[in-house]
Amino acid sequence: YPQAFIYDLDGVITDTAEFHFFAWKKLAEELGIFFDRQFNEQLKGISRMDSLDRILNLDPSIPAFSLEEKEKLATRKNEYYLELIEAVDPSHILPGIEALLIENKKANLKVALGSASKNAPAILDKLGLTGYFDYIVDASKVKRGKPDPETFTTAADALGIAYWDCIGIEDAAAGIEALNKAKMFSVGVGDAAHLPHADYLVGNTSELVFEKIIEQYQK
Ligand code: B16
Ligand code: MG
Repeated sequence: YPQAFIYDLDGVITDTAEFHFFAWKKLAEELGIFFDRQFNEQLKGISRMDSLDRILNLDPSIPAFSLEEKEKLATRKNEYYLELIEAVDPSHILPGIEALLIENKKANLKVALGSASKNAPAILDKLGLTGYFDYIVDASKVKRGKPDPETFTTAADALGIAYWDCIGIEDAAAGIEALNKAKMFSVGVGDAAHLPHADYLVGNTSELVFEKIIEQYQK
């Protein structure tokens, strides 16, 4: 039987991907870089600085920025993002998530967050979900972001639980890869084209049913 559930934040608990998209798009446009929704898919689960590097690489005519300049650009993007998430409240919890958290607690399982976002604790608070979490891993706690397994292994280590006793839920390919490398059971939310390596795949969060996940884990 599993001992812990580890949740990704953006795309699993709430859909902040849309806010990240608008914030990056605004910055990219100011720099004269074309940026669309399809490209945004590649930024899911990727850290703020790595995302900026990928955006700057989109346009070969963009001059090389110093680290200091890049930090300023990343901070500017985050300011746009913070403005957009101002309105986040419990109505922004994705379908099925709070029910699953309640089932986790009923079954006496540990619950952790494994997010690449520096804003993760603040967003959990706005959603009113902080009380369900035994441990929160955000970008400040890890050196190597997803697809490195460190985000998830840090959570399991803090809870004192073996990696193979953990179930992780992710919407990003980089996150599924991180879970698989950690030897955790990976549950993907999305389609098979984006997440071909998930151990168990559901189309959206309302299909995240506790008994079904346990059944798949035990197979
Ligand atoms: P921040 P997750 C990730 O969250 C997002 O998917 C990714 O698009 C974002 O760049 C990253 O957090 C960093 O976020 O700028 O707030 O530190 O999916 O790992 O919960
Ligand atoms: Mg995500």
